[in-house]
Amino acid sequence: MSSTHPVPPHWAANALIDADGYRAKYRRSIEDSDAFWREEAQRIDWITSFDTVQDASFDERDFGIAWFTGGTLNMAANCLDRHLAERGSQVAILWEPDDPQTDARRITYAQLHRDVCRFANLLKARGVTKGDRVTIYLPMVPEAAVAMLACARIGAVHSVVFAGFSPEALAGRIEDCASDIVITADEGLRGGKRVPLKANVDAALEKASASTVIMLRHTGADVPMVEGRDIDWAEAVAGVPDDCPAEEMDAEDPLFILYTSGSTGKPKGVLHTTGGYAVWTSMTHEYVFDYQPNADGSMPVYWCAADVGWVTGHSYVVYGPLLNGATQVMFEGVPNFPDQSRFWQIVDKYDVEIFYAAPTALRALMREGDGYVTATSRKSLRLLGTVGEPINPEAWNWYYNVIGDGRCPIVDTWWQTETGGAMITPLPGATPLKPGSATLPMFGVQPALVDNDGKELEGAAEGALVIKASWPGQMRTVYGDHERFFQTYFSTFPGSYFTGDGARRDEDGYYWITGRIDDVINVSGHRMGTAEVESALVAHPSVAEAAVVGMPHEVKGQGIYAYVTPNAGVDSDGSLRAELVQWVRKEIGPIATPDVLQFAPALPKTRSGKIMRRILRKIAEGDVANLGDTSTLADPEVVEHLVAGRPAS
Ligand code: 6R9
Repeated sequence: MSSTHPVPPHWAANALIDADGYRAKYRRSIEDSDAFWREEAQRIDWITSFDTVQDASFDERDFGIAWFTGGTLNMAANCLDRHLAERGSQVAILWEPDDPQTDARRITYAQLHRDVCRFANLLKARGVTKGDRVTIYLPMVPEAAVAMLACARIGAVHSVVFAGFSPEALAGRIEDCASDIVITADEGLRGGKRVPLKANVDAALEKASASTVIMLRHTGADVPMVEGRDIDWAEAVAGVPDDCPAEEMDAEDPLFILYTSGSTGKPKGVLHTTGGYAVWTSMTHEYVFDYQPNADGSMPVYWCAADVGWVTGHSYVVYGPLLNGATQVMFEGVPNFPDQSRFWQIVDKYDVEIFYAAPTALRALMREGDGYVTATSRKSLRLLGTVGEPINPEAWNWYYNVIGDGRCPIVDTWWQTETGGAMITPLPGATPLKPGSATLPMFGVQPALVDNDGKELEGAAEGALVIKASWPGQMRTVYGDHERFFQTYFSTFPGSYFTGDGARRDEDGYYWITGRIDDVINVSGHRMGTAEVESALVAHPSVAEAAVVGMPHEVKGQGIYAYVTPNAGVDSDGSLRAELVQWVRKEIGPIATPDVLQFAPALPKTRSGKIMRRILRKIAEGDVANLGDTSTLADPEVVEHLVAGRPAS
């Protein structure tokens, strides 16, 4: 068992919250929850103050989730306007380009405010009004934050689509929320490679429809523009007034939709609202990263390396940090370009004090050896964080000892697109750390472990992770399908929110997330529904049937293992395998690339025709000695074929 790292004394003494503070505050957040949240909500500037703190029930009879009802506010005004008097000239975003030879950009709160107001006025001029959905398909450039905040300013609902998704995936998301406007760039840049974003939008709009495309010129590539539909961002904002009053929004008005993969069907539009999400992201960002002014009054330089296309980019690049008046690095590129030192060079360049990234990036860098790290100083670092997937103790120890020189606590934050912000996480001044454990619940969060019958487990135990009561940052619905929201999260264990994750709780009450227990796989910290990859595969004319499961992968955490039954008469010896891998990349995007694709004459099914995924998982893991009970199979021989046909990987 790995060792416990006590809280360093200078952290306990100087952090916003120490161990006693954590215990007292946590108890109050549960036992006197209304008073606790009424106080925490004061971190937000409300236009009208709220009447009710919370009105939430997970029960089918009176199901519903609402926080701070009666209150009104504007998210963009909270992120920008209210900082202007004191921090107008403070840098909000230190933008670091993909290519270190390109000019970096420093954007102050005053500039960001002006850019947001202008862009908001442009959106209005194009007919966007409160409640309209706006699709954002941009690389990691400051304009991504500008576009999101401009939507928030006028009450439009943004739907950011990760710039690595394919035209097909983009079209599906544009259609699902009936967004009439798409904001993109000519091209993105990642590791020196160009990503044809505008061309992808053009292809998507052959399937979905939108009347306006606003395009940022980023690389300057020569891209065709559609007359009447496409407009150039810079040209269009020139001359637009920079005065744009912020729309007064109800606490429960939608702020954004973000599509995420589930265990069934198409990705669902996770909908977050305004008031609760603002309180939650601001509070968690402040406490988890101990975000407070340095002794000299400056704000610590914070860097969350997530892309704005994922929820971590929403909550901990855009909203949380800006609500808290942070100075942060925003990085366009990848950790290994021009070489494997890039992250740490950026840390040194900007004197980054707080660094937050996914374990997959760390594992990839760890494989390249310590030389790329020790070539840099990293002396500015004080605090490290991880998110997105379980971090194995080996990677944790490398992060701690090599990146942090044994001096920086690591906050391993467990949360989800659905939860809006960190749910189970250490606080650096309060929580002794155990490598691989996300530790203890955030204020207001009541986790529990349940067995298959939904019975709550006490003490040290392992089971399905549920949350017993609402918290302000909880998603409010699946866009356009409230019934699916209830069914997905509240029907498995009635009365509780089911996370889809399994977890273990040790004798100290620490949580250890063991990973997804539904049909979702976590590839490099990105969620992928097995059903999505399967439906992409069966859409190919040569495929009769497909089943996809996760497999252990040294760098990605989990890889994608696809079993494919070709149509009768199809030759699966030739180029079909490569063709199918390409096909999935095109249908969904490179993150869905199958790592192993095995042709299977048939799939193992029960007599009622259900695919036995448990067996497929075991074969994918290479654990063929423990296939378990196969007696319910319609045709046990199928399994022997699969075991024999397993490709060497
Ligand atoms: C924020 C984010 C959510 C899923 C979640 C879980 C996994 C996230 C984790 C973690 C272990 C952590 N996950 N953080 N597992 N330890 N610290 O990643 O959201 O993309 O919705 O993924 O990621 O399985 O259920 P999202």
